[in-house]
Amino acid sequence: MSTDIAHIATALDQAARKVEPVAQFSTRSPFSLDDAYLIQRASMRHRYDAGERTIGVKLGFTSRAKMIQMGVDSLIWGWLTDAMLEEDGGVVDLQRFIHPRAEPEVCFLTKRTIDRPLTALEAVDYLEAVAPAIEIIDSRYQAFKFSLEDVVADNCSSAGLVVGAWSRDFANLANAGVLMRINGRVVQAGSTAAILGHPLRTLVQASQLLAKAQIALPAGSLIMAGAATAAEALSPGAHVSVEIAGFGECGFSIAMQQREKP
Ligand code: OOG
Ligand code: MG
Repeated sequence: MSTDIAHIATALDQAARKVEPVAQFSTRSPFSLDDAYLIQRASMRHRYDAGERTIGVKLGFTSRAKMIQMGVDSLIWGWLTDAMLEEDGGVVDLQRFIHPRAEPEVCFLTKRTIDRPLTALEAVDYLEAVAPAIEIIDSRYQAFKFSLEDVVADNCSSAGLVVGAWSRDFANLANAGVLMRINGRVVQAGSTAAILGHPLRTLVQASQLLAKAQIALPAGSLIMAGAATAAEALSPGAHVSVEIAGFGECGFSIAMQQREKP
């Protein structure tokens, strides 16, 4: 299996770099979820070798809306790197993505190292701030289709993120309205309550998953809680924004497509 792990990790890294999708791996030769995380780790090593550094982690499939959209039913996690971070209010170029989608998220900033499983009561003590955010996901698989193992191996489709202004209003996170707009029109509407019943629960889940993987997450890390609604496909020239009631909004514009060189 170790040669398969290295092989799949390299293929996924290359797919992202070349902006060319690959066929799913698990359909041809099934692998376990544990192996999927080993592939994810091996694939991330290619990025670190290329100079990227970790800025935090993301959770996936923390809402029913996302599980239903993608046909999977378990919570997953992956890595965020500095190369994925886009400026709030900035312009995003789609050229480096295969078939990007945007989804509304809540982003946490940690203030203490997370190195053991936390209880729900402890979660806030480990947080510096919270902000509205947008995740840009981009599956490296053809047609954006995958099994749970495939998507974990592919670092959970992580590709980009935009984070809005920070606040410390954790008390009002339980049931805040979530709106995602494209060109000013609401395309997704939901509530932060869709995220595991309460977004702070994602801290408990993240701490358990990190402990299982024997990873300590340093203070100053980002934790993306997972989308509250389904994701939307992105196209050149569009403006995307996410508003979380009481927490403000963040957004980005998408560059117009550059002409193919003759
Ligand atoms: C996998 C990533 C899921 C979320 O917020 O649920 C995710 C995908 O949908 O491609 O980021
Ligand atoms: Mg997400």
